Amino acid sequence: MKITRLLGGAAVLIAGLSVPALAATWDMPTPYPDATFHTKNITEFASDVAEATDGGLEIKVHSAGSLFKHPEISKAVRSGQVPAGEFFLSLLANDNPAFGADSLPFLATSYDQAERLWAAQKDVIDGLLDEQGLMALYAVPWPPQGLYTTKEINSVEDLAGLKFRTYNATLEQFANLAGAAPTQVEVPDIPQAFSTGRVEAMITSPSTGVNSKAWDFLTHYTDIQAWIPKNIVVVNKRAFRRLDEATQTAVLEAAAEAEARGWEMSRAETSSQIEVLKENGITVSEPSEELMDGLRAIGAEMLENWKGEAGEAGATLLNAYQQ
Ligand code: PCA
Repeated sequence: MKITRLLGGAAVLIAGLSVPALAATWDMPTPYPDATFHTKNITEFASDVAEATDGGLEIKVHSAGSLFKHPEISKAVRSGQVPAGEFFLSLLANDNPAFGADSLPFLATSYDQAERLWAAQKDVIDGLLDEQGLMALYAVPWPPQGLYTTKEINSVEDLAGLKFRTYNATLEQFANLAGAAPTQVEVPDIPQAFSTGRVEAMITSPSTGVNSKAWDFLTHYTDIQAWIPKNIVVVNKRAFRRLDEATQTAVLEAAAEAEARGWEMSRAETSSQIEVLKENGITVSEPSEELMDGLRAIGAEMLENWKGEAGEAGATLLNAYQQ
């Protein structure tokens, strides 16, 4: 009450002067460490917004799951505990399989395909997020996902029994079908999971391999380029509507720039981070035909399963992508 009255008084005092509205601060949880290119991109997005609004909207980035753990971030934004957040898009596949399309093995494996998939996915996802009180600001892909192991892998059989680090339900299914033993581990916990023997293999990007210093605990990277999954940055719709129009515009413009910048960063990371893996002694190799045939067969089976679960929304998405 007291604060409202004080603010009311201040408003009267400054009425008629062109003084900016009271500054707002948004806490924004993100799952990945500061060195991750996604996090750097978000930091730049936040400073673009601050600049465009003359400090009217400060977005405070809380990286590496420090404010909310990764699986909690979407819920925290949905409930309005925080106005914005970033998470791995396919984590929402439990709500609707359409969210997981970018994690289906070998459906979209080049950046051009990933762009087309995102174009096909976007409307469906906007609608689903809207139902949850969320709005997408932008999405940025990780580099193509490769296979990290402690030995040479030439066939799916070589993966049998390996304790396998996973990051979503789709990868868990993939690992199971390959005969490996999946365990969910968040990025900040990867080094410890390997060093304590909880896991001994993973599929992730060159970026996450480098950020995790994979050479400290494994030896081989097989460039299977299996899929190109995305992170998404969302806002709570009510929080967004509370911003004045100029601020809303500033956020949307900065978001469009962040999306374009993020895709560029991702493309550039693909080769540069594979080089860093090599420089640090990791054996980087192209996959054998036998391995690829086996992995593709698993991917084909998963796509069939996904179609069954994804129903009409999934069919619409897939048609749009395959046109
Ligand atoms: N890094 C994240 C998601 C995909 C990627 O390349 C991870 O490993 O969890």
